[in-house]
Amino acid sequence: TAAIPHPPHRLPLLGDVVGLSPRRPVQSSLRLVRDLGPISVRRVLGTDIVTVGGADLAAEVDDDRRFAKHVGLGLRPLRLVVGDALFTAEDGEPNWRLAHDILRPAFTREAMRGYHATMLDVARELLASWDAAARAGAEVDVAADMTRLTMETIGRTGFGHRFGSFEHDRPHPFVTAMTRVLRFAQLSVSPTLVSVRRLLAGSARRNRADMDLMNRLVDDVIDARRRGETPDRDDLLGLMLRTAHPGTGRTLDPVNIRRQVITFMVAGHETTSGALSFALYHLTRHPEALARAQAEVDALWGQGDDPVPAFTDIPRLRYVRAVLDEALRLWPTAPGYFRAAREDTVLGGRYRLERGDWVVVMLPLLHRDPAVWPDPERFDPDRFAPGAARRRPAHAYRPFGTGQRACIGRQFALHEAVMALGLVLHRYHPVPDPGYDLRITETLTLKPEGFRLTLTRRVPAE
Ligand code: MNH
Repeated sequence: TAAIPHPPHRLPLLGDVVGLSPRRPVQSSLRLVRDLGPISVRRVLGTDIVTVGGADLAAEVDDDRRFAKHVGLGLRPLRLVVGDALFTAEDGEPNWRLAHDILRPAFTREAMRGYHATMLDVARELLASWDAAARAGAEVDVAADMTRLTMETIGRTGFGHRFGSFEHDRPHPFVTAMTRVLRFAQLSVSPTLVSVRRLLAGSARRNRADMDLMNRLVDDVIDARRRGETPDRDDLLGLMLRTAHPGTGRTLDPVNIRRQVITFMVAGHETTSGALSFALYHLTRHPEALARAQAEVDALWGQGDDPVPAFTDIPRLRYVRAVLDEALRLWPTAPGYFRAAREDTVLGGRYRLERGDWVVVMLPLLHRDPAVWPDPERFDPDRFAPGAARRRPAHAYRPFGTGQRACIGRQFALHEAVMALGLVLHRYHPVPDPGYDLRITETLTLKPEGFRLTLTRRVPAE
């Protein structure tokens, strides 16, 4: 067996912290390990963090028989907030299976068909807001508006709740509170430098207040349904309130339901919003890809002004989908996942792991594995042309995680995102600020920071 490579400049006690940034843990870690090969280990204040970034090793780690999901590092503070709700449940916790089985019907293709009209309504609100900006010649803040879109979509489809995201200039208080809670969580697990500790002490009280706000809002949403003020439907909330497990007859308890609602509000929008924002960013840098995407939507929806996409139109937007796939390859908005060994094992035929040892699959690294991805830094949606995926190892691309703990909302996110991006490209020509250089913010998820667009209507209004 062999020792796992580590960064060259290891300090006594502190370990491999040179260059690590508590505000940008993913990007700074990436710089630290990217030249160390498909597996490496960092020691941060006594904790060894084994990072996997090669497709062959990922295939082993993704195997549910050998490894389980691990609620590690970045997920730990989230666990404090939402406990054993779907995303943060440890493998094998009873509420995971219970909630997973109860909620599964909300993510079938039929369920997507049911969400389509609502998703379209929300996309139209985005267009209305961008029309106003286009008329005024004003810039739009892409990530902020995509967050409005995805927040509104999960609120309405999942819980019958309207946040009114497009009716206000400022982000919804839930979004502000949630963003701060996530940032606080992220800092609290970062190397505990003195400056960070001081920062944390100052914001602990605000963190409580933020959590209270989120809980209150969620409780209001649940109460409104219980009192019959919002329509009783088989959406996420309806399923959780009314359904017993088909096998065991058990139901979710009220505390768990609250935690699931918060989980879905968070998991259901941050990542999709980032994916849409990165996709638009790349398109503004690649005019030929933009032109192809626009040709595709034009061919489907014509040159007319207000297309009404049918449910079955969305899977036909193959190139728009490939743009999103490629955006999620370069900057996977959920940048990694943790896996723990179920038993003592040997990885790659030579790296020994003991039962319970965990590794992190760092997706921006995996998605640039030079053995799989030629010219990995280049944005090229054709990597996702029909049939292309069959020519590379299945575990080389995992933006939605792996195995039984993979994203339950994948189809939801893709339907929503392809439709919204398609409609945006059909209607506008996006013009970036020529001075913009990509900067990425991290709040557990990744988003382009300060990315603004000026929009020109492609088809003038009558
Ligand atoms: Mn989502 C799990 C990425 C959209 C709800 N999601 C995961 C995981 C990844 C992920 C990666 C696995 C994490 C881990 O192993 O620790 N999710 C995404 C991305 C998008 C996304 C990149 C959009 C793009 N996710 C959504 C949407 C919803 C959602 C939309 C809900 C409507 N995701 C979840 C839930 C889980 C999850 C719930 C946890 C599933 C489980 O463990 O059973």
